[in-house]
Amino acid sequence: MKDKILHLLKENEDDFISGQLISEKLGVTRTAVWKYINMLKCEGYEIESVSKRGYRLRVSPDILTQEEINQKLNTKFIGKNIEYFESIDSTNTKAKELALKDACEGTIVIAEEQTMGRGRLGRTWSSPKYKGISMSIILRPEVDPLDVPKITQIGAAAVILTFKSLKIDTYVKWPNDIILNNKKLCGILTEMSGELNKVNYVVIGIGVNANIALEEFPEDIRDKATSVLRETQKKIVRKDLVSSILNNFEELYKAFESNGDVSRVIDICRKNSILIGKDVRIINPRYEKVGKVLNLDDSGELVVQMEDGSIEKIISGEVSVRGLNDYVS
Ligand code: BTX
Repeated sequence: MKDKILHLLKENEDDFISGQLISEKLGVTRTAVWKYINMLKCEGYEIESVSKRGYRLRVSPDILTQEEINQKLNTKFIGKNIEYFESIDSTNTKAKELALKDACEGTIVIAEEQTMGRGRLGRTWSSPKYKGISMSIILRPEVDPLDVPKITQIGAAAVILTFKSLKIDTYVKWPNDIILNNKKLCGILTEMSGELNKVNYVVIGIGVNANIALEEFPEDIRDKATSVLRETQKKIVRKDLVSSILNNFEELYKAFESNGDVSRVIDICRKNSILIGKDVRIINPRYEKVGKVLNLDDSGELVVQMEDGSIEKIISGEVSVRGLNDYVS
């Protein structure tokens, strides 16, 4: 009911709508309307109430609910169903739970805070409340499981495009980080359930540091993590960031899902790669090697010339870049 009242207020944003009209339209008492209006006020909505005229929505808060994200969402299926949480352990964990219960493709789990946000290989991801974006998209692509890593590149390209539209140049650190001014702005965690030749579901989790101040990051990552706020000294509207990422994501994902086409994705990741031309150290479960990144090939694999001159294509793994003095991750 609260959402329906909010919807009516948004439809009439330029005008007052009377409590009487709301109660008639929605079939609830005026006292109930008043109660829900107060609940909305507690959530941060600024609602003017004037006797004999009714209610008018003045300001909507920057929260990541379906109603708020819908304002600028142009998608057909991504984000049409948003499961919103003020606090959750991990949106990826929740999304996997929902995927097992037949949640439909494009369902999003989004949270204002994660208490156990996850990175790769058991690492943690810090997500302070109301400051960043923590969201996971449930997908059911009919593709070869070997092609699933490309979905990480789709996520990276979607984020890059969003920041480009804000005139902020970000870079992909293959395979799953987005870098701003040499620090980590965003991380992507793609998880899959499938069989040898069938994908059951994929969950792609995207964490973006939007309005996190330096002191709000855990101390041990302050030198390598950054946020839009930290780099631009300006707060960004998180809900607009989410809808833009989802709009971009759907467009790029559709081409991949329908005919396996990732050419635009790879082009974006290649043009905005922070690794191409750099000396790197590659760490994966089988080996650790040093080389120079030559390119990102058309299927999203990293082409590296190793120290011994051999050229290898890397499908996944950890890549540390030789930075100013050392290899930085
Ligand atoms: P990763 O393993 O590449 O990076 C994790 C590492 O990044 C940590 O070990 C830490 O050093 C650093 N780190 C932790 N938090 C942050 C942060 N907020 N900003 C910058 N650096 C940080 C990257 O894994 C993938 C992260 C995905 C996060 C999303 S959020 C929504 C979804 N739900 C979930 O639990 N994870 C994903």
